[in-house]
Amino acid sequence: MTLDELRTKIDTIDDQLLKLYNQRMEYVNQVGELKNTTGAPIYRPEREQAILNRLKQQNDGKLTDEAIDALFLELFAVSRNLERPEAIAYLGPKASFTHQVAESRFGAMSRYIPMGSIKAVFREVNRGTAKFGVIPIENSSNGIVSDTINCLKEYDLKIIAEIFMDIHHTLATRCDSINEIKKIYSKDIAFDQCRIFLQDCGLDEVELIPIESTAKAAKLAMEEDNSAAICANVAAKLYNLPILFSNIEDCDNNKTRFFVISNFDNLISGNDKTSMLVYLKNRPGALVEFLNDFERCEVNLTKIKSHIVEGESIFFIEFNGHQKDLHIIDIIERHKDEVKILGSYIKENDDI
Ligand code: PRE
Repeated sequence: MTLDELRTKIDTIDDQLLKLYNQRMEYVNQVGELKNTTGAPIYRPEREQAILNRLKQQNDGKLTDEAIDALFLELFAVSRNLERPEAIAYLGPKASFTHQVAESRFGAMSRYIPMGSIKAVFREVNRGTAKFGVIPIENSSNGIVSDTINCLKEYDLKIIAEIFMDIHHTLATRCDSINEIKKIYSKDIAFDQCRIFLQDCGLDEVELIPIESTAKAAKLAMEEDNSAAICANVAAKLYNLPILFSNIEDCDNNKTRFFVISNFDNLISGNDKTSMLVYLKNRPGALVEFLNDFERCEVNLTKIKSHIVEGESIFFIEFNGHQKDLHIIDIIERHKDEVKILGSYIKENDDI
């Protein structure tokens, strides 16, 4: 076929797709009306997961699983916006890694509210200004984000999704060569994640200025001569800052895990993980007894981290399963005075 003939075929299919999309939206709109009369949550991750699983199973064309995710997650996001537009607060500023993660789940059409701190994200979701909040919980190199644990303890909000993202850093600058760089802006943990690169380039001798976000670093580096930023590609692009080196992180498996928080509980999906905070009495054997109880019920614990909040020692524990699974309800009931369930959500990965 000639290029023109191929394009005619594509046009015909696009016309059909448009019709089908609109037909889908008619039904989605009716779902929205039903939900809006009962106040039921619009976002139903377990339903979206079931659709994706079904489509991947029957797929025998050129689309990969990732392509199906990309196309349909955007479609779901458009659907949710039609049912009831809901705002998403995230740890900003614009073009931060958290912003990218939020967009990957809530699509291009949602209203996003950048916040200056993790606590501010929780506060806005708690107030109802935003229906969802997106915040980091841990990074493969830097561990747990304490602010997030503290806020999970303080606020009565639910984790409704986990999202993992590969974190790639970029050295961006208006300088033509490394030798002209006198200072570098970035977030403290981003400097930590690029130590070897900085040493190898002799950049560990220049002034490293930690600031609150890598996106702001890109902005500052654009404004100041002889400066550079370690930031995400999208941040460099947002501020028109030329990229000198990409993928400069020391560990090529640099991942961050994020939580989406909201004010409702997910239903069981069959592939769930649950996060909880555990406050144990300060006596010998308390932790072992608690863990044994989970072992007896064959619940697979996937994470246990101790954490100090205001002088009090607590554990951040995760397990495979949903808080409403039959074999789990009993254990939680037995330990209800020691446990704060933070949420059950679809398991994307075993661990970071
Ligand atoms: C739909 C949209 C949002 C939900 O997160 C799940 C699915 C969809 O587009 O298929 C429809 C819907 O609202 C629903 O099935 O509950």
